[in-house]
Amino acid sequence: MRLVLVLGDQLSQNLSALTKANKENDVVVMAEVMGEATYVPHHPKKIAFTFTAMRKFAAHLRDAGWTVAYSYLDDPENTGSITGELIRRASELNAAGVVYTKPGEWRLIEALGDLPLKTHQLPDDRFIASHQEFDDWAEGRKQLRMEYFYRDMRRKTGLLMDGDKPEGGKWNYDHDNRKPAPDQIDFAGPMKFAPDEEVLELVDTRFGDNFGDLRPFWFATDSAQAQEQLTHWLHGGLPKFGDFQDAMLNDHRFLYHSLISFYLNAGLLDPLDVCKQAEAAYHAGHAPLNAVEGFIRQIIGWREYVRGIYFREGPDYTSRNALDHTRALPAMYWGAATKMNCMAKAVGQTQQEAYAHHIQRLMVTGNFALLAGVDPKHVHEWYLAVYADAYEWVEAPNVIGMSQFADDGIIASKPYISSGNYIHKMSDHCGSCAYRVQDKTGADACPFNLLYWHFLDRHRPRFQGNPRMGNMYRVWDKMDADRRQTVLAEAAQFLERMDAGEVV
Ligand code: FAD
Ligand code: DLZ
Ligand code: SF4
Repeated sequence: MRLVLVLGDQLSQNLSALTKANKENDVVVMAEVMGEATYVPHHPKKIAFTFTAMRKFAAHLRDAGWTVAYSYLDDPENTGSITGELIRRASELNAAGVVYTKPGEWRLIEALGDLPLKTHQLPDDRFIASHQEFDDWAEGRKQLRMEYFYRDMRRKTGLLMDGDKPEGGKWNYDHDNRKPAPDQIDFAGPMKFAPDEEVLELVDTRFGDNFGDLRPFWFATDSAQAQEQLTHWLHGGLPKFGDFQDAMLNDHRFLYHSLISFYLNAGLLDPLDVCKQAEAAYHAGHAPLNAVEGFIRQIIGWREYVRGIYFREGPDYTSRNALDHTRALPAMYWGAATKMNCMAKAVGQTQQEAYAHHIQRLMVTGNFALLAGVDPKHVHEWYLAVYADAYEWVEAPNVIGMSQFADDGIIASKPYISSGNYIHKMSDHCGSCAYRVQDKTGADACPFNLLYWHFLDRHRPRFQGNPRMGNMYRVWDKMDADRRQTVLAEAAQFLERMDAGEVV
């Protein structure tokens, strides 16, 4: 008899540990443990989502004939860690060893590797590319650009392929996407499901002080509900997904986004199956090619690519700090007041929903942290804690690599920085902000405008030779010297006031 470990983000019937185990003899171990619930101060919605989905999955396994040893958080014998629970169950049940699917975080991979039990780790094959395939693709390349990897994934899956050519003649339709914010949104947003009140009570009691609102809790917590959300979105959201993928609106937090990352990452939806459903919507004439290609690219392109990077780069990836940034994470990230409307909106929505869409994460909270020079480790820990879809394999490359340039350009060929102009173009935030996006200096100047030049100036030796940034430096150099001095002095004063705890 062996133990079969199923972690909180491994809730898939086709999990390798389950398909390789034996229902008659083996015992599935699932455990709610303080170690996993506190390694960062997770948003209460994320904890409630994980525990509810774990409990439902355990019930589902029992119905399917498995024996499940499930540890509730409040069990008096609960040892508080995944490894502790495996050791306890192994001794209780006299198990010969443990079978498990490779976890999505180095932290846990290392802990399981050190278990004083016989263990057998299986690959996590719920992805399109294996580690070997990614490494074969990456080997010998000077730059690991997602676009080329993505094309290989299109060829491998056959998604949106016309023989060996891309559907419609182009691989990437981003040119047709990224329109500014529309006046009206004609999609109601995600489906809302009833919570498990018992789990909410538990989370409220134990984690009620964590950053984030537990209620209202509306996430799907099993695969049937997750599929309902996907179907709902394929009909109402997908057709305009591409057009307004990068837009932000004060009064519409979800726009045309799918809100399925929680479900994909926990194992409630299968990525290839999701993409096939989107492709079918295109072939049935329900959604245009730019939308469907854009969506499929996020999943078989970006999602697979960042996973490849995380495992290829190794456990030290989250400690990288190529730009030597050392500032503490400003209090506004934990809900303290700010006069910057875009920041208040992105953080406020994160606090309420444990969700923000890609451009809010990249071009508002990520952009500000990068411009302000915040220590990327603090930024990484914040993102890992506050989003319900965050596990290190997907969060760290997006934060350390794409957003903070802390990996020295493995993922991004230049830092994702922008002044207030970009936010103004893509959102309606600036109209109701205390700062003026048009002002480049002065008491009301948008802080993104000041910090943008401050960033470029302080990192000049590193970036002035970057061909994609030459234009930025040329514009800076053309400004007269007095004005440049004013911008830098005002940016430094802004940072000083922020560090001193002033509301900025
Ligand atoms: P949609 O916009 O509808 O996109 C569809 C799907 O594509 C998503 O569900 C997701 O599975 C996938 N996807 C899109 N972009 C990415 C990407 N860059 N990397 C991986 N998958 C992607 N995504 C996470 O799943 N977990 C994270 O912890 C996470 N942290 C991020 C941190 C930063 C700084 C940034 C810039 C991005 C991060 N992302 C993360 C990627 C992206 O923001 C989310 O996947 C997306 O916002 C989820 O919302 P959605 O399901 O509505 O996505
Ligand atoms: C996120 C999370 C939380 C909050 N709690 C648990 C838990 O109690 N038990 C568990 O098995 N998994 C939990 N998870 C998900 C794990 O943290 C996740 O499996 C690892 O971080 C690897 O990706
Ligand atoms: Fe954000 Fe600047 Fe616009 Fe205010 S003016 S919302 S700080 S970009």
